[in-house]
Amino acid sequence: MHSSEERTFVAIKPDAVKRGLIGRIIKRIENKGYKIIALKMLNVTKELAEQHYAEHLGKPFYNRLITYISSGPIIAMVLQGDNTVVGMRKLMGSTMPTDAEVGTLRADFAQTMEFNVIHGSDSVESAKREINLYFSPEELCPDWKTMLELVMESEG
Ligand code: D4T
Repeated sequence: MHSSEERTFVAIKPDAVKRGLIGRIIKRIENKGYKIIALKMLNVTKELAEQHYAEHLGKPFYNRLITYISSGPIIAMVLQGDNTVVGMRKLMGSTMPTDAEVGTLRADFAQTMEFNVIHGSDSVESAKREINLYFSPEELCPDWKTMLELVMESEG
């Protein structure tokens, strides 16, 4: 797949939903020009949380992480665009909000690592795994064009 069609999985975490940040976070994603090809609100069950964060099993923060991610609905999304995995991580900023660059989502909207408002896949492989975990293939809608794609197409 061409890198302009790279996909990543993003989740607006329960704290951000409760704080009324859904619109502001999605606005930043749309500002960047990433194509949203799937989006839904769901409650993460304990089982799904354990699958998502399997790599952290046994770490000191694991139990709190599972409790937190299943503490209320999340907004799950699949984004498509040019190098979306790395680009989205940049837009999010460092895991620790105090290390995140000002202007990133975590620097601007979060104070602690535990409640850091957003998740984004850390590699193309993780993205594939996470997209499959949260979405069935028929829930993806990749067959539409952004304004940028339409303009580029018309200019040849
Ligand atoms: P996620 O996966 O939520 O996008 O976060 P990151 O990819 O940026 O960071 P991560 O996988 O290392 O951590 C997953 C999740 O656990 C929380 N966490 C992490 C925590 O509460 N304490 C810690 O010490 C660490 C390392 C924050 C994000």
